[in-house]
Amino acid sequence: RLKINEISPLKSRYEVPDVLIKNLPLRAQKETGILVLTCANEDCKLHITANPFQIELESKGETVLSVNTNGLLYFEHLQPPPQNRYITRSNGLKLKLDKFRQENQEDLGLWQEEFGSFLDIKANGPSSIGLDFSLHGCEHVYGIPEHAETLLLKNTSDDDAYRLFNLDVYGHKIHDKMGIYGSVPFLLAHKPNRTSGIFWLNSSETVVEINTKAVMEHVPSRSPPAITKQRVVPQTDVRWMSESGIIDVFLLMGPTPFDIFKQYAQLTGTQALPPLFSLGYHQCRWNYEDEQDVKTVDTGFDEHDIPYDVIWLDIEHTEGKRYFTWDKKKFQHPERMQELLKRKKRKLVVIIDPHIKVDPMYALYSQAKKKGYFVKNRKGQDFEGICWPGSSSYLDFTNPEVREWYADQFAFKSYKGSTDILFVWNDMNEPSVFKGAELTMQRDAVHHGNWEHREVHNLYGFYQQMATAEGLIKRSGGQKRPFVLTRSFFAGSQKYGAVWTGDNIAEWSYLKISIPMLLTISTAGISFCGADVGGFIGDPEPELLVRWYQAGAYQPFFRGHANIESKRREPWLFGDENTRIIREAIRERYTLLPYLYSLFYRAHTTAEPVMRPLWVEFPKEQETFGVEDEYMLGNALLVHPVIEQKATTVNVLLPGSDEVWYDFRRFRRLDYSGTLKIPVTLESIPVFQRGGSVVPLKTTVGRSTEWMTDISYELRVALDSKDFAVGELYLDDGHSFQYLHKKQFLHRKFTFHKNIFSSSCADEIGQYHTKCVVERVLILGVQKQPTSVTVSLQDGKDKEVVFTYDAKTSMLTLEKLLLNVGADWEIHIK
Ligand code: MIG
Repeated sequence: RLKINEISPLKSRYEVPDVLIKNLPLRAQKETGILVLTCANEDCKLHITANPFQIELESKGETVLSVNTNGLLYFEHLQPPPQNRYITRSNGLKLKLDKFRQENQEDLGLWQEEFGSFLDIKANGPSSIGLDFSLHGCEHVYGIPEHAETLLLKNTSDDDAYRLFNLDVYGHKIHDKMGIYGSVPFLLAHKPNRTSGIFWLNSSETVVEINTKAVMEHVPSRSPPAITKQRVVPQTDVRWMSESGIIDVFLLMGPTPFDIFKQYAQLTGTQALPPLFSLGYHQCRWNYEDEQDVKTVDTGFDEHDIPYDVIWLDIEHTEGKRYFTWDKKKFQHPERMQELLKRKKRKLVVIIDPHIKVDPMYALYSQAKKKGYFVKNRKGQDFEGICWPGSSSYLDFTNPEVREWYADQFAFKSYKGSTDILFVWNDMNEPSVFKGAELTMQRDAVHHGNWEHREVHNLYGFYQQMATAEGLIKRSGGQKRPFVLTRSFFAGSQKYGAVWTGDNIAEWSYLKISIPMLLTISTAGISFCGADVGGFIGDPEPELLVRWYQAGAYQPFFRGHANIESKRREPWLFGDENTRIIREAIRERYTLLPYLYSLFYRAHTTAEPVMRPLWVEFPKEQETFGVEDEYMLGNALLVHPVIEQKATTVNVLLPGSDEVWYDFRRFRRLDYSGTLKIPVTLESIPVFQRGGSVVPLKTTVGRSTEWMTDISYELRVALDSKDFAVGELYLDDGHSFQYLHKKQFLHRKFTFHKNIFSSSCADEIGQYHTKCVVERVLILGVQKQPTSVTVSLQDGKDKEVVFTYDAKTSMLTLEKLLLNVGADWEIHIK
């Protein structure tokens, strides 16, 4: 961690609070020459030079990263405003600075700036900061979401730096580096032998410039210096600039991609473990009109035999966009409606935005007003902007007291008509302010502690989601896991729930870009992410809708959503054939839930992203570094969604020269690595299982996740070239914190080794009783037909197993096993 601040600024400068999960000790060092620091546990050294200021990070004799190599460190010291500025002459006379310099500063916009018709008064004057970093040997850099851009970060030119500034951009453009809803100032750099990371902890507007180039490097040699060799190596220079705050930056050393994820999680926390229902399918639209509409849609799923877990209500469900209320005509009996859903073992999510209608009769408003809980304008009055309800004030979530009060609003007795199946969606929290500059709050608005909005801008949504999640936990007496979806986010938002990519468009190009967008968000620590299935704006043609469902079924957060102007889009409105294919995709999702939930457990405990770019799993395979049309779900499944219109084939890269791959649904072994042309129909979802893995599935589906608790498991075992495979299953009650407080969970490990397939405990601390059984085991890649298969249980008894062998696919199927999923057992194949 490198922190640079003024020694005695005129006024203290903003330091981002509440994002780091623990404080790293810092020491100030007074040094004028060169200082060398050595890390205790790794072979890693820091060379710090005072003048010119530079830092080199070296590992095993190799320079990995250097700081200020291009001398772009700058730090605008706070100054008194020009009109009050005097210079003190040696004779003690104070003189006002000459008028010319004063005006010049104003011209530059340093003390006030116009943007269209908006005026930003900068009470503290210019206060920007910046620093450059060089990543040696790297030409592949990733991260810094959120942009609708490629996975690999591009070189920037003068006017198109990557911008991190949370904005509400309806129907945002694609291939654009302007900021959209969320920001995570975390960048990853990768080369075959090392991944490193830069985390720039600053919540004001930030821009990042990237420049990859080739540099000459001296190759150390033992020959006389006259013939030192040189070679050309890539280098990426990254320059960060922020409007305000201090320089507070973390250099992450890896060396593996998974080390980077862990190191970043040690700073900002891991993904909250979602309640199981939230991994099911979500049905949303702006808007489901009334209680009858909700009922009809809910029944529609049963009539069409499509599983789903959650129905969503958008802003129209409220009384005039007053959040925490219900439209009295359309939602007369919200509790009864929820009771009906609850009986179906389903949930409700409602939208709660951060803007509060200016209306003295609205209790939430009048209370917040009285308590002084709104963001202020620079004159000290409550800030008022226009949003959905008309004139609105904005809760100041940066204030811990406001967050606590807000969290209390979710108590069942405060939030009339809410029940324990109601969960929350936070939208418009960039924050979105209609008629504001760039549709957001003016930067000179004032928050708790007298901080200007410009300092905290990118944190606003982070704090709202934090308060909402705390509210849901509180209302359950600390028992139940919350579910909160947010549009705006920052580093660390993973601790509070899920994010989605906002207002995309129902076009093929948006389906396509959703993959690199989600991969980028995932590698920046936020595993629980998704894009609106179908595309929010417009009307997808049926083929696009089908393809989007198929893609979404294999992505972490899976929600169909549509704009108020879009036609109705429930999965059964596009003819029998399309309904059938969408049903199949959603059912595949539900059979996959044991695997997905186990991946979320890993994201929660060890910070492994659920959805991962190929390079993360194949860090030495250069051809994977730029791949963004396919990805890994965990370490076992490679997914290549069909994202082209009328596709009849897809080109799938199956990476790794000694890997074995299997078609996940047809079991066929694909005997070569490299790029394969795979024929597809409208029904195909190209998914491949990696040899060496075991994927736990459910044998069938139910009407929602809660109906599936007792459904038996199937284990899909895919052997590698050494006839080995390993995998795991995580299991708990799916909704409470008992897994944490009482260690009520099962963590199982499945191993195939030397013709024995065994189930063992992966974590002795966890205890959870279940009657659920493993019913079926499919083993892919078994070379010859076995003569006998027996299972031995804990009690020492052996039992014959019914098996079938398919020579064509080399698949061995073991059926009617009925082995308790929590028990130890071994299956011997002879
Ligand atoms: O600008 O609440 O991204 O999902 O349906 C529209 C209405 C405001 C934007 C969200 C979208 C939501 C919509 N909201």
